Amino acid sequence: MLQTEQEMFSRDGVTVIRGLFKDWVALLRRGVELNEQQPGPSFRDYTPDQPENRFWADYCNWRRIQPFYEFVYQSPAGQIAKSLMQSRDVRLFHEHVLVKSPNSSKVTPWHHDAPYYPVNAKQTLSLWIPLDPISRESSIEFVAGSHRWNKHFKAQSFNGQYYEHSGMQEESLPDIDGHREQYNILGWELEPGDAIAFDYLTIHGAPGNLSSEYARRAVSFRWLGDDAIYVNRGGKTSPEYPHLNTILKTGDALPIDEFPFIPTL
Ligand SMILES: O=C(O)CCC(=O)C(=O)O
Repeated sequence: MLQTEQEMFSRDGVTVIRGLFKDWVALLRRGVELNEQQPGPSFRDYTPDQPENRFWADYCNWRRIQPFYEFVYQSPAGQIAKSLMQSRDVRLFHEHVLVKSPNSSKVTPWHHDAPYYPVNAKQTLSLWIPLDPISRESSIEFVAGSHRWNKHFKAQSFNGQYYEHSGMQEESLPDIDGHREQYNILGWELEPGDAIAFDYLTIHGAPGNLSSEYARRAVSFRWLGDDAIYVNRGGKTSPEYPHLNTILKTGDALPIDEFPFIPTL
């Protein structure tokens, strides 16, 4: 059933799956609402001085926000991630909530996720799930095939500062917006409960939210396939795991209690 999506995921590093989580939208919306009421230690407001232009994000709250916990263990997400990655096992890395208010002009800069993370695995996949209708003009975009460029570009916060990673030969991202015609840029008009699956190496970014009617709420659930290991990036990562940095070194297996395997059929 997922063969077309699987082929596209493998070729382009991204695919869209229509309507996959439409029965889970209400639960995930409740999770986002709870998350906003009870922000976690990593909560970030990218537009603190512009409440009308708001872009906020939070992550790693799935254990304490019950709707996210329920989604991880009861929805088909883990099974879908495993099928698309064609992995033996699937485990959860974390969830990431990203909300832009109506009319928010705050852009998500182009980046890929792998250099931010203190982990690596044979297969990686994020499932980005919109909880509002999103027009093509406001939708997240991907550079098809960039997961196969064999590059690790410098991690940069959504506010522009580069992360310092000692000992890593990381280069800056090319100017994608200045040369859009040179890339195969993919993006879709989306409905609540659609899902976009992408590799941690696929370059992506998102414009502001052009809708004056809808917020642009999304939750990204991030998965790891086989042989997941810890990677010391020689500096700050996102998320940060201060309790692991001191006990793990590059190549160590990831602890199961922090990054659990998810039972699938
Ligand atoms: O939602 C966004 O604007 C960006 C999402 C993103 O970068 C991600 O899920 O990795």
